[in-house]
Amino acid sequence: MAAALPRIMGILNVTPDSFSDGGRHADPVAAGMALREAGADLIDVGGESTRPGATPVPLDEELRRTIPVVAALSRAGVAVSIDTMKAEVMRQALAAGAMMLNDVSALQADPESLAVAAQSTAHVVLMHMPGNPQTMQALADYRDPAAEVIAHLAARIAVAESAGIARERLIADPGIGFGKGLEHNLAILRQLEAFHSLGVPLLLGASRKSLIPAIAGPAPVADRLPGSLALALRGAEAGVAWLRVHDVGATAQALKVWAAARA
Ligand code: HH2
Repeated sequence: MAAALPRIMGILNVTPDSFSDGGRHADPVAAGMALREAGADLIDVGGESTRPGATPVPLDEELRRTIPVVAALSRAGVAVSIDTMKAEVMRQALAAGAMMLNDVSALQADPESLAVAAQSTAHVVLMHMPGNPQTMQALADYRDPAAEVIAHLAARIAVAESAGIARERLIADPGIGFGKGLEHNLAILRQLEAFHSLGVPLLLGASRKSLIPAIAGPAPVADRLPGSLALALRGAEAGVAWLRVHDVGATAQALKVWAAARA
C-alpha cells in the first residue's frame, strides 16, 4: 500500500524581512485563508525571520505581529502553528488557538519553552540548528552531517521527553540551510530516510532556500518553485510527514500527481 502523502504546512511570514516573502502580505489573515484554500493542512505563522544574520525581534513586536493572526485564523477553523523561539509567544499563541509549536532552536533559545510546551497538548517541531541565526553559518562544520544532525535531534527529543512532552507530540526537522553549507544540506537530503531512526514524524523545510540556486544556478527567490518542488518530492519519497512550503497549491498538485503516478 502506498504511504500517506506528506501534509502541507503553509508558510505565513508576518515579518518585514523574511528571505522569501517578507512584507508581502498586506492582510496576513486573508493570505493565511488563501493558503488553506490552496491545500495547506496547517498554517505556520512567524513574526521573526530566521535567515542567516537576521536581526532579532523584540518580544512585544513579535506578539503584536503574530497573535492577532493566530487568533483570527484559529477562530476561522484553520489549524495554526507558531514559528517562534520565545516562550511567551508560544504561550500566547497557544491561548489564541495554535495547535503546533515550531521552534527552530528545538526549545533551547528560551529557558521557559520546555515548560510551556510540556504544559500544552500541542505538537512540537524540534529543528536542528547549531548556535543561533546570528552564529549558525560560522558553525557549519561536520564530518558526517546526517549522523551528527540525527544525534543532535535524538538528544533534543530525549530532553523534551524528560521535560514531560510525550513522544507522540514530537516532530523532528533536519533544518535545511540552518548552519549548513551546500554539501551538508545535500548529504542530509540524500540520507533523509535515516532520520526515521529518530522514531518520530519528520518535517522538511526546503522551500525557496538558497541550496536551490547553489545547485542549479542563479535564481532570485521568486523563481525557485521548480527546485522547491523537486525537494518537496524528495521529502515525499523519503516518507516525511510534513513539508513546510511557500507555494502551497503547486506543492499539493505535485504531490498528488507524483503519488498517482507511482501507486
Ligand atoms: N525554515 C525557516 C523558518 N522556519 N521552521 C522549520 N521547522 N523548518 C525550517 O526549515 C524553517 C523553519 C526559514 O526562515 P525564514 O527566514 O523565516 O524564511 P521563511 O519562513 O520564508 O522560510
